[in-house]
Amino acid sequence: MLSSSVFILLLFFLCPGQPAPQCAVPESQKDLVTYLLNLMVQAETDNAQNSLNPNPSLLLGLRLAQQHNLSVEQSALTKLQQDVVSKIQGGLPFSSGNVALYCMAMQASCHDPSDIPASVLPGGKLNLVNVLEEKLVEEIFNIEKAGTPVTNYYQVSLDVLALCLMGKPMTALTTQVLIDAAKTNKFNLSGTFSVDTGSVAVLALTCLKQFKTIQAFPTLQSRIESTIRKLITKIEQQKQESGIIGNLYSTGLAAQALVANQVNFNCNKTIKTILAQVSAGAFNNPMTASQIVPFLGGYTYLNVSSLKCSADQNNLPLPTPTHTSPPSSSNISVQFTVANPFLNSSNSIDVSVLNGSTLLTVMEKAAQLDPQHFSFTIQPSAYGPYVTSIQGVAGNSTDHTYWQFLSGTTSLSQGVGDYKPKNGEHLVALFSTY
Ligand code: B12
Repeated sequence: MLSSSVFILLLFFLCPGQPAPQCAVPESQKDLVTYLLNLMVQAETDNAQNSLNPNPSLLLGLRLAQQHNLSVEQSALTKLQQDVVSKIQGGLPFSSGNVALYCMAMQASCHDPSDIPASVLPGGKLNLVNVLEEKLVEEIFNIEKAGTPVTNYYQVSLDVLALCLMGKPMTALTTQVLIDAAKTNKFNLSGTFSVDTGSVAVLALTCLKQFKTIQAFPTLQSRIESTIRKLITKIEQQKQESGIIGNLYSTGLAAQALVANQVNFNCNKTIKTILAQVSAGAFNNPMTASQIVPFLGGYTYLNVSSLKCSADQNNLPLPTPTHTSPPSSSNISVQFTVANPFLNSSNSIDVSVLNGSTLLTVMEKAAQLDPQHFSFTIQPSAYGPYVTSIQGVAGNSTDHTYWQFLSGTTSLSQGVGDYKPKNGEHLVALFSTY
């Protein structure tokens, strides 16, 4: 008679699409994962109802879960397929990382991204994997010409990961690009190691390592392995006592990188802290939910190519109505400073807003009171509003500048649409480089 742990291990090896068993959400807290999945389902439904672009990150997160709402996932897949065809047909902007996410979301839905129905295109089909290969060539060309990718190394890593998951043989050059970037600290953002970027790079390299064509080149294979080790050391250096790795929002990706490489870490502590934060509402932004859900379900992005869609059950319970607290009637006062070291300028203002307001509301109030110094523009994105300019000064990707947000001297880990300042807090918008 097999002992139960041996049986679970056997199951894991026999069913590669199944999650790793070692890290699990306690049965009594599974409703928190259900809550996150329902947030994502709701966001996909809202996108469809408001004719907004579908979001591949949400579908990818929904697929890498143990509970499913199959009709929402099916309609999100159809929307993604239609959207991708109109993007390609219309020559609309499509960053390499987004192409990679579309490919991964389709593959995780057991639909081949190299064979998308497209009656409006020549041949009646779209091969999105070819598009991704071209996008990655552009990224590499830019790295060689200008020293940086067209987008960023997070997206280059996503590109390599998605192509590898599609079984596309990588040229040695492509693999070397990630190895060189790791060696020369190119995964830094604003001067510090980006745990998110390093983690996706580890997942991409871990996928490459298992490739037969790569294994045929032992020197390349060993360079990949030493780069993975180097990046894992850096990720481990960002582990906090609480189990958080980097910050709250990089932890899901970092944990995937560690799990995929069988690195021992106190993952139950990490799960406990994350679940407490889910309860506190810290993952209410569906994009943040989509990046933590795979880890909580025991999956990594490497599972995308081996999911058994025919075994899926339509088993996601409907959301239980949550008690929403009545809007606060008390006010808080905060100080807001806009500082631009390049122009040697700094302006501050005291603003009073309702308790529970977001930083965006603080900024709107400041702009109303003193438009000359505090007016700003935003661009909607999947993560929420991204602040593009303040006082007419815009960040840009050529100079690698952006408006960074801080509380005192600590960089915020949420955007202005999510962050809720406390009474007496000093918030700063600082024109920075990355
Ligand atoms: C690269 C990156 C940046 C770059 C983006 C520019 C560039 N050309 O590369 C820079 C350094 C400018 C940046 C800035 C910020 N970022 Co950022 N960023 C990332 C990172 C590592 C990758 C994004 C990406 O390329 N995704 C893949 C592509 C395909 O998806 P995409 O939707 O097209 O990506 C675009 C948006 O994500 C946007 N973007 C990037 N960061 C943010 C943050 C917010 C709040 C919004 C609305 C949009 C946005 O820029 C991307 C490239 O165009 C993610 C990591 C992650 N886990 O997602 C963090 C991440 C999204 N960023 C984050 C944060 C907090 C910020 C800042 C608010 C930090 C700060 N204290 O100021 C600012 C935004 C401030 C503003 N002006 O509104 C958090 C968001 C968490 C959350 N709870 O919402 C993440 C998850 C990192 C983390 N672990 O904390 N970021």
